[in-house]
Amino acid sequence: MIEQQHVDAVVVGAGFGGLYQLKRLRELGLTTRVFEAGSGVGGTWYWNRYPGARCDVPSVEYSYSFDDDLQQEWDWTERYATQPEILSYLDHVADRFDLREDITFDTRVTSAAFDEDADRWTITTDGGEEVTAQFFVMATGCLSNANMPDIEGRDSFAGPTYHTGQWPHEGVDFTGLRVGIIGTGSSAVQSIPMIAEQADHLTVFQRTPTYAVPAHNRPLEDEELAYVKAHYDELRDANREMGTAFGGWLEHNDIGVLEVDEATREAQFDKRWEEGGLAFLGAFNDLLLVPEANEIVADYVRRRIAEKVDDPDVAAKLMPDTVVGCKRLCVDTGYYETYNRPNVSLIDLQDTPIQRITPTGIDTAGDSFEFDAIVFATGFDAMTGALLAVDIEGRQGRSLREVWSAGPTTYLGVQVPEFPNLFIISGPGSPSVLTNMVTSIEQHVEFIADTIEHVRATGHTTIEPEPAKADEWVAYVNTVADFTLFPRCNSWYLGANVPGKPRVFMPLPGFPGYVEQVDQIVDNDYEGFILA
Ligand code: NA7
Repeated sequence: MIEQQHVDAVVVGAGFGGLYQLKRLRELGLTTRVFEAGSGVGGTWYWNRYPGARCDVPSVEYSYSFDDDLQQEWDWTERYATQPEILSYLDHVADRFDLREDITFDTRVTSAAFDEDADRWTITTDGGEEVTAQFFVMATGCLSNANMPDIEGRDSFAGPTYHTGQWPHEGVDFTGLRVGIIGTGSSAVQSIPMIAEQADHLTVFQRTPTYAVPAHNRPLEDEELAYVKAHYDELRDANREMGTAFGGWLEHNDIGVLEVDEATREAQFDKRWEEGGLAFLGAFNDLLLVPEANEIVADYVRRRIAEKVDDPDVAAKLMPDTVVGCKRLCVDTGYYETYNRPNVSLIDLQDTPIQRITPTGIDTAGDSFEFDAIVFATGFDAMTGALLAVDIEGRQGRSLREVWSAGPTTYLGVQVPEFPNLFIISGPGSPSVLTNMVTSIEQHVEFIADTIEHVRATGHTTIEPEPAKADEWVAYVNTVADFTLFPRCNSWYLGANVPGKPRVFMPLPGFPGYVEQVDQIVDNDYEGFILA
């Protein structure tokens, strides 16, 4: 017979979300177990170890704000932190707050079922352990379930294959190898220049060209770090006023590109291009709202690509004709320039689609390519993939997979009707991936902890949303998204990158508006929630 352990809360995942949630639940006096599939903490920063992996949000902003001593004692070394640096930060956080003793590593949660008689969740792991808990928090991340494309013959390749999101810990030496890489999203944009430096030859298979702005990464000066530390509260407050929850100290240009003359446009774009980073799209306030405005900035980036790439045919293939920012804008270091190297070639899959993977390489409609290694930079089953990887059953044995078969339904991106006491950190329907994830995670963790405290303090045992409120919330998310240009391309925000996935816009644009609504709902005595 399996021995059951009983705790107050189970948290799945030990990344930014799970670590902070554990800390907050402990502070409430809840006995808590965290299960983590990896052998260490870090979540996305534990798995994504591909060459060149780094954050596209400035490091001083992509960090916890909940403890001033923590932010004072940690010294970020570069404008954009590398994966190893972020991972060592999270290791430091785990040690500093003694979090490891409640985390079970190398263990995947496989199922969770709500027992309506006991008002508790029974959580089962792949290690055969069963734990019951009153509260169940999924801190599994938005981009953690690797998307391996279903290409004919995929497993027949005789050499090694790698997915950027599941990179070997010991690293990979591509020296002297013929390497093929599929995909040109953020992970590819970061890794292609690094792999090209090592490989004998690198062939990039591009299905959709990508927009990238220069990172202009650099070491952080001592004075600049000291200044941030002395004014951290102001920076965090300013960020919370931003739609994206970062960049609060940058100059805001509250005017539309369609309202200014050409010289003003060019000067503003040039300035932001030279500064680098995602703030480029903040150059004008209509770029992500009005198609004609977006076309102007798209044209600017295309001209920049043409300047960087020597061969006009290659440059033309690298130029997207889609909405800029509709897929997450990439931040690059030498991406386009890499195509000037003699050992790099670009295959446009729109001309010659991949037909199959063979034991020796990749066949397209136009050619056969031989490789020693293949890299899949093909992204993730985003936002819902990791949640649905666990077999979750709510009231009356209702399966989350079935309930969400036509797309995810949540209230505030945190709770699902008929799944009492289940909480999702940065779930579909919350700002999550459209923001600085750490800021969004902190807001969710604190809301979840406060809600649990409220449930207990008011003598209730469960909380779940009213079904009608969740339906209204999904409609609201789509209404807000439809004000923007986000839904106008085949992005993972819409689930469009995974064949067969329902096409529903999942994240909610606008951090401050979201927080205001959550706060109002709490003030209105948890309006839309059923406490029992
Ligand atoms: P992304 O941004 O989803 O990029 C995946 C890339 O892989 C993208 O270029 C896809 O082309 C391509 N892809 C996916 N499936 C295929 C198949 N079957 N054939 C050819 N090409 C394919 O994932 P990343 O890991 O780069 O970045 C994810 C996020 O991490 C990023 O936004 C940052 O927030 C950090 P497509 O565009 O779908 O045509």
